[in-house]
Amino acid sequence: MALTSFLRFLRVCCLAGLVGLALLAAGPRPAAAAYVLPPLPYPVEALAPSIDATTMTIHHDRHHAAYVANLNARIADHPELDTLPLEELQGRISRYPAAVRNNGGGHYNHALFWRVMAPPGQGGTPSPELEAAISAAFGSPEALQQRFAQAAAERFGSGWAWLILRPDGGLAITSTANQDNPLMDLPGIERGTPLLGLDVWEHAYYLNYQNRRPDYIAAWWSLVNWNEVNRRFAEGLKTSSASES
Ligand code: MN3
Repeated sequence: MALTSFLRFLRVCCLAGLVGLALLAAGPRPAAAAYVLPPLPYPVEALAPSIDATTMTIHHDRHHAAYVANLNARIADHPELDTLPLEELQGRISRYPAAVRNNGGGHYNHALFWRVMAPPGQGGTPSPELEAAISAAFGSPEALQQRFAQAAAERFGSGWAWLILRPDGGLAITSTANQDNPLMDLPGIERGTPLLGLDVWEHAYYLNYQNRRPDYIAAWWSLVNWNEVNRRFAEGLKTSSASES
């Protein structure tokens, strides 16, 4: 009895395997979407009142989603993008046309942006190591905030403000135009590991702040997810000391 049911079990397994093989052989699998829109790590209303739920919804579900879809649409012309990690793409972006630069940058920047924000009161504080680096580079946390806000306010048109870990291990504040970022191998970009990035495109704040970009920048500072910035800083130091040795 046990043997017959075992044999029946085996037969079912074989059939299932054959069906699976037949399905695999039926044709090429549909083009996979290599790049994927990450979900927001918190509810859309979690960053209010600094950033309202409608802005978050449109920004993530339409703007970021469009960068991902437009980047995936370029895979037909650049098949290697199918398996190229998003971060590695940034470092070789000079080899690609503007559509890959804009949408690849847009995808990377926004994926980072959602992570370096946290609901009010949940972002933690700079680690002792990061605090020491901030003091060395800017004098004080207040000076960092002031310099960062200035870079964000002075970026003409659309772009981003950044706190980066430079290749020499120090910190710097930079800004980039459009969807460029500090990882890109492009002339005119001060390169480093992005620790913190602020989107100053109008789509990031216009519903709530209209033309008052400085008010958005000031309110945004209370959303900084220092836990994530600390993690990126520690990770970046590890990577840069690994490449030195
Ligand atoms: Mn944006």
